[in-house]
Amino acid sequence: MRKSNILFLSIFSVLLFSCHRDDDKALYVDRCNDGIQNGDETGIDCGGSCKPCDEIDLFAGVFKREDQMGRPGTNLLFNKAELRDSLNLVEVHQMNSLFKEVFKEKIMSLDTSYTSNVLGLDADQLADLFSKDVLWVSQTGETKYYSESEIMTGRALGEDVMDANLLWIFGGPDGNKNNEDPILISDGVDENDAPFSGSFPYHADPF
Ligand SMILES: [Ca+2]
Ligand SMILES: [Ca+2]
Repeated sequence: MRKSNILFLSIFSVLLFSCHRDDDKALYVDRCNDGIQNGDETGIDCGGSCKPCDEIDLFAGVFKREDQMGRPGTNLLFNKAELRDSLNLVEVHQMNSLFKEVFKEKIMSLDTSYTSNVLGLDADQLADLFSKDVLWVSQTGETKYYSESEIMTGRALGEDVMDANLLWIFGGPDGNKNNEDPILISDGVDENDAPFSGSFPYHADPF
């Protein structure tokens, strides 16, 4: 091949390559600045192959807490009705000092002959436990709210946590107290009426 032909082909290849790269770049810049969510963007002109979305925008404004929960049913079962909103508003580290005696009084009003439960906790100890309303999670072993082998190592969505709470309040030391008509150690509902999703956020359909 003549030298002039080789030179021409080389220049042509470089021009082709350059044009191709410029086109890609132009497409990328346009999509990430067109004011609409398209391509692999997770927000308008951000996320995916564009710049990261600004997460601060998602949490802009002033938030006011209206509810909080560690162990399911705590506020409903152990607190006085007129103090439920108050429990939702206190900081977790304040709960024990402010609500332990309230919870203890409630336990004794629900079962006036309460002595201890299947966990071996008297009213003072049960109130102390639930007035620190955080959900313990074991870093090892099985996640269980209550079973024969595990006690409060977490909470799986399918577990009947309300029955466990009722058992601890009404079941007495052997778990059979108040197990007659009316049965107080169960709410009579064994499971959710719709299956939980297998992926995040794992909630069930409403119906
Ligand atoms: Ca866009
Ligand atoms: Ca139940």
